[in-house]
Amino acid sequence: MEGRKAEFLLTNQYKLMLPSKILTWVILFLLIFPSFFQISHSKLDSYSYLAAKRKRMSEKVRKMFYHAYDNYMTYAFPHDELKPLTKTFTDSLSELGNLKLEYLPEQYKGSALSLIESLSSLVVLGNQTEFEKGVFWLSENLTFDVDARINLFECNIRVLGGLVSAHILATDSTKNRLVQGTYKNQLLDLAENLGRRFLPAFDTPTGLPYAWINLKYGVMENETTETSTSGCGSLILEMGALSRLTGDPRFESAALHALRKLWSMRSSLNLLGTTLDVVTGEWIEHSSGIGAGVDSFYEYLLKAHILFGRDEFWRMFQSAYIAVQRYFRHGPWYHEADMRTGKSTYWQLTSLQAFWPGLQVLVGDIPAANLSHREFYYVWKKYGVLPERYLLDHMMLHPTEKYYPLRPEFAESTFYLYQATKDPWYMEVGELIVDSLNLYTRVEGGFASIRDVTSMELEDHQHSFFLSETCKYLYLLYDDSFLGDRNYIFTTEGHPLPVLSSWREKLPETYIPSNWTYVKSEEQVKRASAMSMRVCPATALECGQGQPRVESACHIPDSRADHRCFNDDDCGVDSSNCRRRSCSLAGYCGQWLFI
Ligand code: DMJ
Repeated sequence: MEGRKAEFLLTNQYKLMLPSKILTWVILFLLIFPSFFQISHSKLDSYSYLAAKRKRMSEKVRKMFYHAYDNYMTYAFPHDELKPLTKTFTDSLSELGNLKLEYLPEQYKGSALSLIESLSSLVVLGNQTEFEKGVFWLSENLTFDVDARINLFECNIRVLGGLVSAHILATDSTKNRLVQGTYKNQLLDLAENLGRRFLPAFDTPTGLPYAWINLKYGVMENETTETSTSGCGSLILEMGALSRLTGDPRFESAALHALRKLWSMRSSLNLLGTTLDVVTGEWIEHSSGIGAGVDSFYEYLLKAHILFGRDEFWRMFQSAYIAVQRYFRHGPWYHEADMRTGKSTYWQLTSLQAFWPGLQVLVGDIPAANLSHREFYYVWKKYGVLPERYLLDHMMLHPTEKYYPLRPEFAESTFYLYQATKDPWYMEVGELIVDSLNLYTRVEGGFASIRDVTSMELEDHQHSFFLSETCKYLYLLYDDSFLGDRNYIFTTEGHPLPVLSSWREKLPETYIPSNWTYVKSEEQVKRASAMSMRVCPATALECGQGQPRVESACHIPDSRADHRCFNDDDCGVDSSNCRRRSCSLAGYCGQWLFI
């Protein structure tokens, strides 16, 4: 009773004090801290500016996607890809991997490739209706019993990956993406049917698959025995997922066997070549880098580790990554080197290499990712898009590879870097990409590839990866609501696969609280991954001349001109996350994950 009385008195005392005293305090506060209101005001300005930008840009990208998709559906579907200049089609699945498309078989009428590739993007854009239409059209009409010689790698990443991912998205019980009871795993059945057609390709003395296989008749007589490292070393995500979903272990085991064989062929420097013979198991091209013919091999080692939680993949990736950083990297650039000697061979930047910073984000090496990404940004700015090949030693375009076929890699890395840093500068980069695509490649009938970046002459081809990757990554940069409640990895073709604990051998170490690492003192710095952290400090925006200006906190130049370091002290503190950077074994500054 006494207590309640005291409480009552206290409350009333404050009520009495309110008008005069509180007013005095408010006035005093206003006089002393006027800047407080300015700061919150400018912070509010930046938030609303960024929110408005996200909205505007996601809408812009959405329109781009539908311009490409609708034109495909009108002029090309159910054929494989759209020819946007002539508003016709090409049945290109049978010749993917060969940009010239010169051997198109007449009897093959396409597999609705661009629709398959669009399914997961439709989900990312939240268009359940069109997704559902696509799923049922494919369920009823798609067949792989066709006399078409296809590239195993391309068909795996585009068709198998597209179907498996769409099946998972269709059966996500928390989302109700399809009318209940209507979907009976038809996409999975199709994927399984396709997977079975892949299996004869692995029937070689080495277990390394042929690069080409006829969907109806299997491996053709006198088929070439030459394949690429990415061709036989990046099948594990799709084929592994197919095994997990169907319960048939043959797909995963074939892909794993090939991957292990390939890894066993590495040199003593832990380097691999670019092309090899699947029958003899001998290397054909000993020079390699991180671009064409090898790129997704590295990507799949890390992503397979994330998806399936096997240490074996991590060990392979870690050794491969160190070797890449040691023998291919020159500051922000990556050249090619001979796998046997580590000596540099070709000094070329290729458009495909632009995926690498995105991969580095997944490793947690944000500063190195940012550094390379910036170089790609400069080249993009110089030409308006990324040319296929750029000669680093001459700082000029490759004389014949001046094209830009709407590739996604630079947008992909921009998306990853933004996710990791929340640095608004990457949104600016995204805007540059979107504007260039609209300016140079958008035509009435869709989006056309660029034949020559010096003249911006166009080519009559809208590649299916424009729908599955380029538009998807650009959209996710501005609207990532799709990622809200799930962890996904994206296949090399941009198809999302959820990271499920039931698919993993064990949980990631970062999920176990006793493994978390903290910076304890200047002397006792633990090397940790930035992967689980949001690394950039709050957005810094300045309003100059009426225009909001985006300031980046993540761009730290290396202290030496050659970007090398000799010890940790050379590397200083990373301004993006206030962690000390360390000097890797390969002699470069970064945030190295136990490297
Ligand atoms: C896509 O098919 C995939 O990203 C592949 O890994 C590399 N090339 C294209 C896009 O450029």
